[in-house]
Amino acid sequence: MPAPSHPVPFTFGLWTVGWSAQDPFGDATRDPVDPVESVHRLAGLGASGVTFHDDDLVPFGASAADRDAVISRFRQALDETGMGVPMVTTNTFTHPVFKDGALTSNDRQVRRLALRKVLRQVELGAELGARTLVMWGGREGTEYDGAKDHHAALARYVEGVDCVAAHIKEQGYDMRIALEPKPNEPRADILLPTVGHALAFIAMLEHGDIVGVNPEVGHEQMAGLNFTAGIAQALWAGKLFHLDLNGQHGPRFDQDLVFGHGDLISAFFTVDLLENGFPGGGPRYDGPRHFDYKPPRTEDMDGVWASAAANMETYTLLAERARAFRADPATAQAMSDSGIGELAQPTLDEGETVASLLDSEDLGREISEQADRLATRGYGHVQLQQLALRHLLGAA
Ligand SMILES: [Mn+2]
Repeated sequence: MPAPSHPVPFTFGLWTVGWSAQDPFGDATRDPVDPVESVHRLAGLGASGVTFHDDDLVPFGASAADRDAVISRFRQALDETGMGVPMVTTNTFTHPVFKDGALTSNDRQVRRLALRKVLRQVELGAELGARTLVMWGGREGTEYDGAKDHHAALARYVEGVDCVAAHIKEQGYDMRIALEPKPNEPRADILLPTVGHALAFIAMLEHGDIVGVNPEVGHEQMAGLNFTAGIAQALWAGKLFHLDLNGQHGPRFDQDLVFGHGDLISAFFTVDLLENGFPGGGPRYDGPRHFDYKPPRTEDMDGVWASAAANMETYTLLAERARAFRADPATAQAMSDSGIGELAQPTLDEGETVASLLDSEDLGREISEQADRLATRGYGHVQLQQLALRHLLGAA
């Protein structure tokens, strides 16, 4: 396999390889995995870090002494392998107490408990050097429109996120928050269902300067949306703080397949954007390439580690193909034919006024004549896409 031109920081959630594969219709097919083993295995496969929910590492309800022992043993594995913890997150969805939500539960006592659980994980994350706190509000939502006051729920969500962000600032932690959108599952409808909703929510925060998004491939695709376009807008807004790579086949249950095992050409353009940036320049993503997938229920433990390796192999192959695509003179020509470079040019001339734009003896006739002339142009987008496909298939 061709080596990437720079080392790609691959990271995995402990809950990914550690998933014992119970689903709503069936029991677990694998035994739980010791997080320490995951750290060693993933390091051996070439990953540079792990991420975790509080309860992935320290079982819910563990005593203070047990918690200290678990964390100390985990730290030792990190030291032995050189693995980092660039991101942590909080489980505010598994325990039955969160059945009507965490930060937006109708029950105020539940909201206060959830906030304490999140703040406690911020402390552990800061201790371990995590620079991102992901907040996935999996239970923030409802099954019935009449069962939630959305105005109040969003106000409580803002209050909760602002409280955590203010605490991070007060403590001086080098940490930012990344909100993870998802349209549904486990709730029928989840608040902040897409990247766009989350970006609009962030604009309402007092401490939105340290709050961005953590888009997941499958979550956007479950909503029928284009993941690459979603992270492009987050990048443009300066809000792509983290991301979750995996695979999904369109709108259906959350599949969490290996990256590239869903919509492959979409994955190609995701990697193209992450590795090569926008064609005309602009903000770049320099955070971890984080995999949030589930090894299918059919796999034994050998299959689990093979699936972890498959995520990184797929990404690396796509990065190589995307680099070749951008370096191909035929691509430069096809992009030029498509007018992609021209899009970077401002629409009005420097200093041009609306009055001069409208200056005409017969504006209606000019617009219609110009429209007829410009409408005949071909953009050649198919040619450009076919070139991308050839590179993706190794046929260019
Ligand atoms: Mn998912």
